Amino acid sequence: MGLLTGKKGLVFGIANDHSIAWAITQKLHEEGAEMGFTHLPDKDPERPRMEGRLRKLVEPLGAKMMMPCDVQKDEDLDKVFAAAKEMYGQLDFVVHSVAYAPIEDLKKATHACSRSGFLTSMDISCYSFIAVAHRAQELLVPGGSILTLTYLGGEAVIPGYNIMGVCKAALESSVKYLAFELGAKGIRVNGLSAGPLKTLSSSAVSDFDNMLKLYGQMAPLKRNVTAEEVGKTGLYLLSDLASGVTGECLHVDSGYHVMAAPPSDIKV
Ligand code: 0WD
Repeated sequence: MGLLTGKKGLVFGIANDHSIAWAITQKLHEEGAEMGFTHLPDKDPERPRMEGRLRKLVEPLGAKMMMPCDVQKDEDLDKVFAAAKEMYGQLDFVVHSVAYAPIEDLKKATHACSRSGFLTSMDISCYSFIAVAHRAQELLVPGGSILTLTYLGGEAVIPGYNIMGVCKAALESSVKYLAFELGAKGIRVNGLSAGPLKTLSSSAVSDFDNMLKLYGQMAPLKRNVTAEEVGKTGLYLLSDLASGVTGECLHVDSGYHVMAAPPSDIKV
């Protein structure tokens, strides 16, 4: 019997096979979870690329629910949770692995970010988590759990992460407030702060390859983390192994976050 045998959940944020949500999904599936998935709505219904990429990945896992969902739209979120209620009745977990900032705003200094870029970034990268949690708490069983993905740039300055760092700070604060509010129902809310991994969205962060090199030398483990390691920690946080953990943002970054100065042998 797996750690999640008989458990049911929803996963937001698989864009392709490099997505962190996919790494987590694989681990949840290995432990027996049944999952429904959402994807970004396709702009051209004649060429459903987002849906196609997701379908190829999750159909072999036996996924029964796959829906388009733009997290900026309340009606999309309502439809997803109504469908989940119909399909599963109750849920055991929800994974939120969604973030976005308009590239022109992400590339600018934080002080130069436009008002509309700020609002879009915050809406997709932070408010969507609150909106998901609000709907999820109706369906989650006591002992259920919600997980979001965050990054160290929300705690301290990472040059190039810019407006997304501000969004992650708000997201991490939301983890704490939601953990408090949903804790009375026995629902846990956590964040997983992943080290850099090559995905579609990280390719928008400037100097990403240098960041990978820096982590490889500066982190206590002297290497970058793998998607599989992030997946395993996602599994831990969503399973009963973490039954006493809530309001936490757990770093899976080879220990990089504990370093305040580079080691003397660093070459970047
Ligand atoms: O190094 C990294 N890759 C790290 C990522 C380190 C630490 C944290 N993270 C976080 C990201 O900030 C994000 O919160 O992990 C989460 C997942 O990111 P990812 O796996 O790196 O990126 P990706 O595979 O692109 O998934 C994010 C997805 C989007 O993909 P694209 O690239 O198509 O924008 O978020 C989804 C979309 O599938 N997304 C939305 N979903 C619904 N509605 C929306 C939206 N409006 N916008 C983006």
